[in-house]
Amino acid sequence: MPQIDTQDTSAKLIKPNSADSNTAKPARLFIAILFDEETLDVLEDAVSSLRELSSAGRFVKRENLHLTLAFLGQVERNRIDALKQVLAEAVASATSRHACDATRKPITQLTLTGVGRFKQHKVSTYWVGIEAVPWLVELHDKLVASLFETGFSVDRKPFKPHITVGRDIVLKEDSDNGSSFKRWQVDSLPYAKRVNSIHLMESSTQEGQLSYTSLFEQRLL
Ligand code: 2AM
Repeated sequence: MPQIDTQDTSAKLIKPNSADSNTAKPARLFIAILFDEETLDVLEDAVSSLRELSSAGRFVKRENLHLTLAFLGQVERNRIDALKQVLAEAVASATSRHACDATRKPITQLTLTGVGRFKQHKVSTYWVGIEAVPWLVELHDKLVASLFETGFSVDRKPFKPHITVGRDIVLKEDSDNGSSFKRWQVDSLPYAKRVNSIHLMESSTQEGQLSYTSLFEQRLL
């Protein structure tokens, strides 16, 4: 199973001038792919084995596991309809050039390739990596470009498709040569599965717990 150990990349946030404002309470939004129960089982295996190796950290709950395509941050709620339009257009544009099945639906398969981490100072973010296949990269690039053109602030850091499974993690007996990290094994990886939609997600904190809610689902045609 491949493992990737890399430095965190710093976010480049580009704020266009045309930001609109109103008085409604803004929402913290991002665009993501969610997974079916079988895929969540694989991801939970990754969380469990990471937990066994760790002495501290915050592990992502099953219901919060996702692949982020674009992070928007705070958005006025009256702009959500414009976001839905961007999602629909980005999907139509990015999937139209790719292979379709017998029912003429695009073959939008994702492969969970292995595990990795973004190293910070004493803690790290741990993740399951996803193969950067053309339809996924095109969808990401199209979404980010359209969001920017439509006047949204959007995170433009390089796309490294991953599902975060743990944050602020400290491994037991971690050492400079990364020996504990090398013991992080997920037998069911690599794992391939088709995905059918993308979601506009709201992130909120309820009773101290991070919670994600799908506001809108856009089918991958
Ligand atoms: P991460 O998993 O790599 O931390 C919701 O916060 C989602 O948006 C998370 O999956 C997070 O990615 C992603 N995200 C991207 N940029 C972010 C930012 N600047 N602040 C918070 N979350 C961000």
